[in-house]
Amino acid sequence: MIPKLLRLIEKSSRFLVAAHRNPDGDAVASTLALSNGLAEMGKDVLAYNADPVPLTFAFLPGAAAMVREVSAESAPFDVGFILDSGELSRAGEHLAGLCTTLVNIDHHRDSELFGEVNFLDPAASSTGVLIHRLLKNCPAYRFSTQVASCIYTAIVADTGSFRFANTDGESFRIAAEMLETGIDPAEISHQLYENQQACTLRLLARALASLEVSHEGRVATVTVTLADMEQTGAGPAHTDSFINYPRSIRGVEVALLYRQEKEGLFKVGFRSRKGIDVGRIARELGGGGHANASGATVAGTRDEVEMIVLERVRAELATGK
Ligand SMILES: [Mn+2]
Repeated sequence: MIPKLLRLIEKSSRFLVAAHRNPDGDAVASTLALSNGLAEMGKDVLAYNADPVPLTFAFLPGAAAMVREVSAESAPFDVGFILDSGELSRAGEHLAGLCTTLVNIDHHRDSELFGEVNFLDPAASSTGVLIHRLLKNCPAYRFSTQVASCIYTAIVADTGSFRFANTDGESFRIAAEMLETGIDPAEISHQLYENQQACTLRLLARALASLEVSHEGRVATVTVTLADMEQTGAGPAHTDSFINYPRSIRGVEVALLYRQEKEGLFKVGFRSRKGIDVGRIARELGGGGHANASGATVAGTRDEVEMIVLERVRAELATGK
């Protein structure tokens, strides 16, 4: 797969790099790692996301230049790289029409083969790792501190600072290699974890007040409603790390975050310990993700959604015993 991509990069000059909407750290940082890397190779590159870059990741090199719209005049791009997206619609169906060749680079297990080239590895801790593998193999490319800080951030974000089950030797090896370019890990940690808006903590306080622990302490749930967001001035993007709190409780095997999207619709986030596959639950509900981290959107009131979700969680707890 990599030689094919190297040939494609070599013979092409105009690139679009995109990732899934509502981008997380891996999505933003992988987009910027690849777009900065291609630009350093003298290529013409546009970095795109349908949604704004969350404030937390605004420090990444190139973040300010990311666009939310691609004008028809700027098309066609020789190659469109779609990163971390599982399916094309998560980044934007319209991107296919703007690019001569589409490439899917992803580590989601259920990632669809929507690219003409699909560089997929569900064993990779993050899409950032795959971008590293690609750039590392580009002849004459040497990692700049700009690209290194993006790759390091992507790995830190998706492994929860090297704490989650996907943390592996390759992640540590790449992190070490990136540090050797001169990046500042303490500064990156500061940007990622000590740079929150007060409204995020106010919303977190409400989410924590909603905490419910059930199933003999094996399941913990927090809920964020539209009213919570309205009253604190925080938005959906501020809730990304909230699920880590129920997840952190002793004995909890499945953590759930119910986030109200609108009346009668909830986004459900799942986290689990090894051996309990919440990726399967999310897929059954029309969502996706990994065995230990997944999400789905479910219609119904909060209680109806909970019934639908807990029925499947119970089944999974029974088999995961
Ligand atoms: Mn990812």
